[in-house]
Amino acid sequence: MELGYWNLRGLGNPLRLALEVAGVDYTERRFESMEEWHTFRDGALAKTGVVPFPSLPYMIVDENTGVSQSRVILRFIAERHGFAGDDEVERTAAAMVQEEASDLIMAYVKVGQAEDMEAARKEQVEGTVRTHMERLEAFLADKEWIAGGSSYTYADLAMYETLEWMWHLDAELEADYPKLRALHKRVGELPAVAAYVKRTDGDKPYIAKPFTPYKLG
Ligand SMILES: N[C@@H](CCC(=O)N[C@@H](CS)C(=O)NCC(=O)O)C(=O)O
Repeated sequence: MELGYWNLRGLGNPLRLALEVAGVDYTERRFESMEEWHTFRDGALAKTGVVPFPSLPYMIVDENTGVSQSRVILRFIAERHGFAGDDEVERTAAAMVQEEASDLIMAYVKVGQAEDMEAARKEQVEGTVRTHMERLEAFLADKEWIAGGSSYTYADLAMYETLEWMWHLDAELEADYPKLRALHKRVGELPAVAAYVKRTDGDKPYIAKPFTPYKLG
């Protein structure tokens, strides 16, 4: 198993967390520049012939199978290792939450791309971010795991990552959504997640060039 992504958290970190939780052997290829990625993409990766839509992140599963599109990769890992939800209702809840988490990440990216980052931060936090956070807090309610099953799903991992980004955007968001904060704590206490976070020391930054002129996180 090989996971390829930039040397930052970006869209790659939920996948790293999922691989850790799944306990599989994997290697990482972390790219530092567009030139390095393009050389690899058009050379060694193309030669494998298994990634039909090459982008970052990508994952080579074996000599016949490759996956790209970050959210698809996350679901692929979860389905293979039994944390994609146990029934249709749970699987659908997980998929919805994954998309909500992704919308929040995009709000963060927009801030990083804005000329006036502080104005954009305020606009995003008071608009998109709080709207999504309130709905997610209500959806989580008193459930232990956000998709509603007896065990965590990939949606909990996506939320864990997204909440760290949101708190970095505005520290007040942490106190204002106590159920989500408790969920973040539960995920962070999963032994594989705790060990990974300790080993990588947070793995910053969240995003950087070329997606934003700034290093964020
Ligand atoms: N929809 C894609 C977006 C992928 C994407 O935009 N990847 C960025 C990094 S976050 C990239 O640099 N891709 C390299 C490329 O497309 O060549 C996904 O979710 O994986």
